[in-house]
Amino acid sequence: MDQKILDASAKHPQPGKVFQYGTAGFRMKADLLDSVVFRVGLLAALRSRKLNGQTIGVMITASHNPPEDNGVKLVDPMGEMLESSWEAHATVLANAETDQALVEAYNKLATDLKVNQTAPARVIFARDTRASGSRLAGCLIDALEATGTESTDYKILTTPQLHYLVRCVNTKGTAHAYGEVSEKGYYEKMSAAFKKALKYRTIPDDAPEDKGVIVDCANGVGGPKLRELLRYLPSPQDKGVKIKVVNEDVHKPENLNSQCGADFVKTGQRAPPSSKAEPLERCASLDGDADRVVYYFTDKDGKFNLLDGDRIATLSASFIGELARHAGLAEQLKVGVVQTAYANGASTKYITSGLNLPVVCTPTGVKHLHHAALRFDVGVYFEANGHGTVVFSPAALKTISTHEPQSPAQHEAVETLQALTDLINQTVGDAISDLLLVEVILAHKKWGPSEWLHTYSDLPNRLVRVEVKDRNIFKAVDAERKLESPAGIQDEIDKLVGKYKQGRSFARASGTEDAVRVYAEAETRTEADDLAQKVASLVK
Ligand code: 16G
Ligand code: ZN
Repeated sequence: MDQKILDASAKHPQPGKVFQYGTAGFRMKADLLDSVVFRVGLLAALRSRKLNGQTIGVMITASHNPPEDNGVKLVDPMGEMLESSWEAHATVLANAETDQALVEAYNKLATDLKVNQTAPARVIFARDTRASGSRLAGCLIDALEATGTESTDYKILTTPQLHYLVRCVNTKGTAHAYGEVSEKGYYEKMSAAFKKALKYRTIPDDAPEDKGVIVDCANGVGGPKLRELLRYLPSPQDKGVKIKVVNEDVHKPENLNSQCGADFVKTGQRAPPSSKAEPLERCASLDGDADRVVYYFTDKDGKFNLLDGDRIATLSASFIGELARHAGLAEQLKVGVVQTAYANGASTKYITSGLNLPVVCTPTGVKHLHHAALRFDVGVYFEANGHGTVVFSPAALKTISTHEPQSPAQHEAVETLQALTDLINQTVGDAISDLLLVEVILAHKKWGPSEWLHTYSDLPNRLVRVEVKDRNIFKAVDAERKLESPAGIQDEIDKLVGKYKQGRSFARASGTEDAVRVYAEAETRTEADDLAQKVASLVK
């Protein structure tokens, strides 16, 4: 195998750069990534062999980044993100300076990790719509061939679709089979669950016609995939929901994430300039690989209102909590919510005081939230940026699937809960699945976006990006809510925060950019801006 890896690696030389497997894998300008993707392929083979031939996923995407970027990340057998201790191994392989050094690093890892090199290796992979994707998939294939890895190329998929497939392959034929191992299987599972989840919603005779939801797909992979799903969903006449797809042009790669998409909307706090939505019309935006979604609308006075990840979390937690109560399962299904420090303080207060549910705060990054959510029977986790999902524990799934309802009302609630466990992607945040979940809840509650918005009022907040000499000196603790170093800086921040009504602020080093991010919120817009600026000056 050594010679094969040497020969294949010679086609993808290391460009003399230092790479790091970060919170979302490797991500940068696509023309620097050939060697990185090749080496990730080697690691995927090792990981699969280490896990006795369980299938590992490789996704080639740079999510909401500009079109000229790309990235690559690994998916573990149950569809979760790569176990964190292996991130360092990915970094080691990516940084080996020569082909020879690479083979040595590869063999050293195999020995240190006690990988049986004769075990089978299996990998499935996919990519988003970026122009560089097929070339990078070629680099990956070279690594899979050199290591004798069985593989399937699923071509273009959303990130969550690949996570779904990885879990399906590895659970096939078991009691926990997750679904059919195909893209079609994903649509069929999703549409059947959506139909079932809407079965008991009622539409009053005098209700005005629902205009449905307009979905901005960031000109990325979500466009064609959502369109495909629409072929499986019930029509609006048949108790379905009207879904209008916009920004779905994947043929001009330069349009990807440009002036549209979830990141544009969340960061800029405004609708894509191309939006033709009318006041009070529901709008949603996906990101470039369809693992994030945010909602928004303009009210009658033309004011823009964002319904971000915090809102999706509160909406889902309240609905699932109600269903559990109506099903007579409130005791067995304890719902909890996981947030990061970026969650608006008003949402946290609403969850604890309004919904009476526990909240846990974790550091930024999906893997932290996901793991914390697994500790609840039903764990709802969302980052404010719109990435998130709901995970049901094995015991909760069993309770929901075997509960004997004691009344017709209990029966309806249990059936709807069962549908949600299939509708919600259990592996990772999935914009398409989350979109259908929100649509189901709004339909049951007979709410438009403004009823949803009025459950609580967000505190005005500001996020500032601060360029610093060395972001590594900023060490955060307490789920990134406090700085332990530089020494003394936290006391200064606390003093500032104390001067503002409902003030809260924190600073943390970004995991994806060379900068420190400062977040502040307070009772009024001016105070939030002021607090953010003052904390930013402290950090500078
Ligand atoms: C990554 C994370 C995302 C997080 C963001 C924070 C995953 C899959 N993605 O994109 O969840 O919000 O980093 O970026 O974990 P920052 O560290 O630059 O603020
Ligand atoms: Zn994404």
